[in-house]
Amino acid sequence: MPAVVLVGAQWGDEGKGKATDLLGDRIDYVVKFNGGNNAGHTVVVGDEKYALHLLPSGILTPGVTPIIGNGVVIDLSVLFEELDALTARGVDCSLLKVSANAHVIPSYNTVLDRVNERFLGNRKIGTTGRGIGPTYADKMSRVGIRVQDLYDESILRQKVEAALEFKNQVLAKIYNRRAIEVDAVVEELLSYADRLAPMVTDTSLEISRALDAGKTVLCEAGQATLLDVDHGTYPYVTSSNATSGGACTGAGLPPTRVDRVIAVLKAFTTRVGEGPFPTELHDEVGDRLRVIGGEFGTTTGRPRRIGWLDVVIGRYAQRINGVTDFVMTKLDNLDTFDEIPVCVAYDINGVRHDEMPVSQSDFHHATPIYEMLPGWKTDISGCRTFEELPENCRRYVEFVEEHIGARISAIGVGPGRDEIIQRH
Ligand code: 2SA
Ligand code: GDP
Ligand code: MG
Repeated sequence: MPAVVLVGAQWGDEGKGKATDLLGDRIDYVVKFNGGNNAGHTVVVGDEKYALHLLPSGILTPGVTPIIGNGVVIDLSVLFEELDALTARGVDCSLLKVSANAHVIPSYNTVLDRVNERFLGNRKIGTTGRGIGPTYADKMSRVGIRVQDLYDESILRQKVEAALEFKNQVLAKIYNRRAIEVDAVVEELLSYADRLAPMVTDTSLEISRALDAGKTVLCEAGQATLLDVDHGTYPYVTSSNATSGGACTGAGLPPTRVDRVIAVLKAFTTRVGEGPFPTELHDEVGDRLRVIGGEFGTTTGRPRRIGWLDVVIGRYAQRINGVTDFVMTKLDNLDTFDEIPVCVAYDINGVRHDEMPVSQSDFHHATPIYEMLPGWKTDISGCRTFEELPENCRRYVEFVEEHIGARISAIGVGPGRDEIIQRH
């Protein structure tokens, strides 16, 4: 039985949380494979609204086993805060499993992420300040701290010492800040060890056995295609692989076991943080769409940048991720517009580009070439079948589908669990 990977097609906040929740009753395991508590996934169940950061959204479905894979970076204080908050609201978190190979975010990396950004001034990335970048940098530099290190105090101490030897010099010499003490860091990390211990396991073995037993495993990406460290708008990206290939490395899942790749595509585009964004709106139309869509960061509360849908990006996401199905979300947010522009290509220095340009500098200068589609000026939130949608709305979906290279098999018409159109 299948392993399914779910990714974001744009710059995040497409509604992956809701899409995962939608698949809830068809899955047995849900795996977070990249990122950490930089993510913010909102799921609305009846009158209850949940914002998940470190835990996979599938945790809200009773009976589903949530897994934090080896590719994730874990802020342990956030993990327990989130578990406590969900448990207090009646969500059963007892099945959670955590990879022994996942890295932990020591508090010094959260400090470094924030001071780094301040130091960069107008060259900043616009990170969430959660210590994500420095922790992945440590992982690649082989001075990272893994979950399993919490159970070998002498290794843990050696690793913290090695990491702080360099970081304390940076903090003192560049940022003029006090040194961080090894003992305090070790003590804090060890304070989580006992509570974490029953959850720690070889999660890739768990996933493999689940697939052998015919279970369905959903790997849920944090962030999105254009925030992927390899395939995104580098350096304005997160520090992990948010594309479908990241599920293989970040969960220990062989590519031959992935059957389906679902990409979530918002009916317009948003991004938070810095970096190029060809269809960005700097006018009152953008402000209007931000308010209609409630486009503010789920983790940081930052206003999201807003723009029209860009099908060049959709097509790119299809190709990079091998998308088999798209879920289009937030189509209802476009209900009141007379005309809706869709970017179908870029003009870069007078030359038309139908695909993402090779050079990032060109992408910074890309001017969108729009096709104008007529709006539908009707509230679609009550529609539950494709046929019920107004004609212009169906045209919008079909137009996008023709350009992105895979079918749009579900359409979100509101934030609620049932506000969805499934196409068969
Ligand atoms: P980081 O913190 O190192 O991962 O930041 C690097 C870039 O990645 C972007 N990023 C995100 N973009 C959209 N949504 C994210 N999650 C939250 C949300 C964000 C929030 O759901 O709203 O609340 O602000 C997310 N996480 C990271 C980030 O903006 C940088 O551009
Ligand atoms: P994620 O990071 O991709 O999980 O997305 P976020 O949760 O950060 O942001 C998506 C927002 O859109 C959330 O507030 C969702 O409740 C909301 N949402 C998701 N799908 C729909 C939809 O189809 N219509 C509307 N109106 N809101 C939606
Ligand atoms: Mg989000």
